[in-house]
Amino acid sequence: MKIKPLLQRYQALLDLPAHTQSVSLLEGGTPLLPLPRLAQELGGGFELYAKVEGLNPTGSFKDRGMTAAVGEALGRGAQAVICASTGNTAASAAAYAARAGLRCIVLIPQGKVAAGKLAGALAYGAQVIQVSGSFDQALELVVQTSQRQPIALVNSLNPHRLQGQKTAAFEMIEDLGRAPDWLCLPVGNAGNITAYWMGFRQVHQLHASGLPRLLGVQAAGAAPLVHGAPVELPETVATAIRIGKPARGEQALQAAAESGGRIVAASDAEILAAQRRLAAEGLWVEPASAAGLAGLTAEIIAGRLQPQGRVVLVCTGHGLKDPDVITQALPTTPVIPAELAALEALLAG
Ligand code: AN7
Repeated sequence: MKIKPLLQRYQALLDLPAHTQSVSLLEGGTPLLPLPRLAQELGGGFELYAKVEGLNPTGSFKDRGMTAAVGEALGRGAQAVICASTGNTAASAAAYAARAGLRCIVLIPQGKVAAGKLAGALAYGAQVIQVSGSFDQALELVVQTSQRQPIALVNSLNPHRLQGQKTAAFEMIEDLGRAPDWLCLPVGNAGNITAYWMGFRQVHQLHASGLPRLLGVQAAGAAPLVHGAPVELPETVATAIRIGKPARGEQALQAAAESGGRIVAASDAEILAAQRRLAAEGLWVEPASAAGLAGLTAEIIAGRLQPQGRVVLVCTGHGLKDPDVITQALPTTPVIPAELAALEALLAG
């Protein structure tokens, strides 16, 4: 099989400037994994799938948008790119900037970025700067810097990011033959939910492929779109979505409402339970990426949602991004001497 760069695959459907260059790590084309056992457990009567976005080149969905944003920046002659990030955007920007031969600067909230993401950004050679403040404050800083200096902003405020990210909706329609009935996904800075809605609407206008209802899920400690006001000090185990003032919050609310869906909050306990549930299907995702299932489960239990047809969970990032959340929560693993008797005694338990 020959995999094409994502932007080349969907060129006709993407609104990108002509100067955009190809900067690709062969992103996209991620599997839509059926989860029949989990669907039964949730009451049955519908098909459940996970869009496994953790299988992108840097382990998250951000790569779909970054191939476009970095390619555009390169084509317009930028020398450097900058972003604020809870981690995945940083790793992705760093990788695509490396591919393009551009300098990459990332600002992250101090001490609040998962190990696999920070390591990624460093491995790809980005200049990583910690800010003693929140993601929202870091974003404010990079927006101002990009206005004063010739450095391209590659956060999802950059419209080219959304062009790339909407391709996930195209792939889903290809795999299912039409749009799913519900799309459940985490919401942080709200770029992804906005991009999905854009993609689904676009194909629906061309091919009457249907529209999903959107269930956007924020972490309860970082749920400005549920409370209707910014959260000054967001806190959640799902550090990827530890965001108090989503840049595309209005668009996300509008997309959810237009779709006949909504944005809800899930507690950290619900998110971690959903993470374990997905892992029990062989799908290890980072905590934020389990938010879609956490929200869906809570809505079903509360009787507010009765799934029918096809439901897709967008699993945005790989579990390997955040190993600490697992190892810290687990009991310590036993140590035995290298002797068969010791092993058999332990297994007999
Ligand atoms: C795994 O990397 O904001 O609602 O700076 O890493 O489009 O922000 C990450 C967000 C969901 C939320 N799942 O997406 C960043 C950053 C994972 C993420 C989201 C993020 P948006």
